[in-house]
Amino acid sequence: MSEKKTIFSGIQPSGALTLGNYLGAIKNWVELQEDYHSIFCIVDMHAITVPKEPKDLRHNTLEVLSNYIASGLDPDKATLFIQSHVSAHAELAWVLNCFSYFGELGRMTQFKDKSKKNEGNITAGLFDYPVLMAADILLYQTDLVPVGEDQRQHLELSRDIAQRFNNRFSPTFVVPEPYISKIGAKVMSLQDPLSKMSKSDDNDNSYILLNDKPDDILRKFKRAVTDSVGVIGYNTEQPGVKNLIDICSKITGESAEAIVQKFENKGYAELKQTTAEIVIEELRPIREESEKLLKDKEYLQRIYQKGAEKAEDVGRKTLRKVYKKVGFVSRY
Ligand code: ATP
Ligand code: LTN
Repeated sequence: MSEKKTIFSGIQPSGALTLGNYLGAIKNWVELQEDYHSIFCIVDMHAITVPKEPKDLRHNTLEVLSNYIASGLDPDKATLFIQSHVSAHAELAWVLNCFSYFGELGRMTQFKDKSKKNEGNITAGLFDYPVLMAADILLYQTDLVPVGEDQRQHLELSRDIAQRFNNRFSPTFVVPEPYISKIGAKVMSLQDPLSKMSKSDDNDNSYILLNDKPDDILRKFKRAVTDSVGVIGYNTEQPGVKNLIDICSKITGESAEAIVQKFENKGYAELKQTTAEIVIEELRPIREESEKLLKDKEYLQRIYQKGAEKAEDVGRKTLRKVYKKVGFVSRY
């Protein structure tokens, strides 16, 4: 085993990825893969916690893998795989279910939000979602989990479950830490800058997709909701403007203050135009490369098969330990 620490993260193939997924998660992963033992998953089992068309799920899964690679995740450096290919995720989730409480799962804000959207159709899977997520993470003895701000609560729960299990038996799991970067951790909706940009939003003007064409990106930024202050400032009273500045800052690496200074005496239209141009140039190569990769199903298959094999080796070890600790009789 290498000395490097392990990072693990995943994205649901619940639709085409957004600029939020990219800036909040993937862009950080690309940097981290240089220094960490990196495992990145496409969490298709999480995606069926709300209704999904099978053919869309299949397509989105391969599209997310293409997006990962096109964004700069290197299959030779990082393990890239599909969650349902490694059965240890579901198996560990079952055991962890028996160490998770009804009350704590009911307090998860993502569960509360998504149950509102799926009223009358709230599955046990949706309720149990965070336990499967804990299993994903704990299976690989993960040190660090790079995610967006919205996942902080789920990470806390994963830590609680790990500690509870370790205390009940003996140290079994590494207790993972969240890695949430300061900028880009919560890219906001372009239509409602008080809520996060989400691929499951009904209004497609609210998000930028990684596969949006330059014209669409420009149009969506031009329509972005700002405010009536009229001066470009970086503060919570101007969430729409702040969001545009954050997007620019995360991509160019310039500080928010430097960007505000650049736009002194300029209007919102110019800020929107510049943001759109920066995003267009950042996403162009990713979109083009993704399109190419998505056509090469054999290449993608080689990547996810190799990824699953590597993941399985590590995952099985943890699962064996867990089964032994809880008292299951070994088959061999
Ligand atoms: P959905 O809208 O279908 O619930 P999602 O867009 O939130 O999904 P996930 O698959 O749940 O996407 O999230 C994948 C990763 O992207 C997570 O690390 C999450 O924190 C991050 N992420 C998602 N949306 C944003 C956002 N608007 N800003 C920053 N990070 C985000
Ligand atoms: N719940 C996460 C997706 C996810 C995840 C994970 C992220 C599932 N398993 C393990 C990090 C580590 C979300 O972003 N909605």
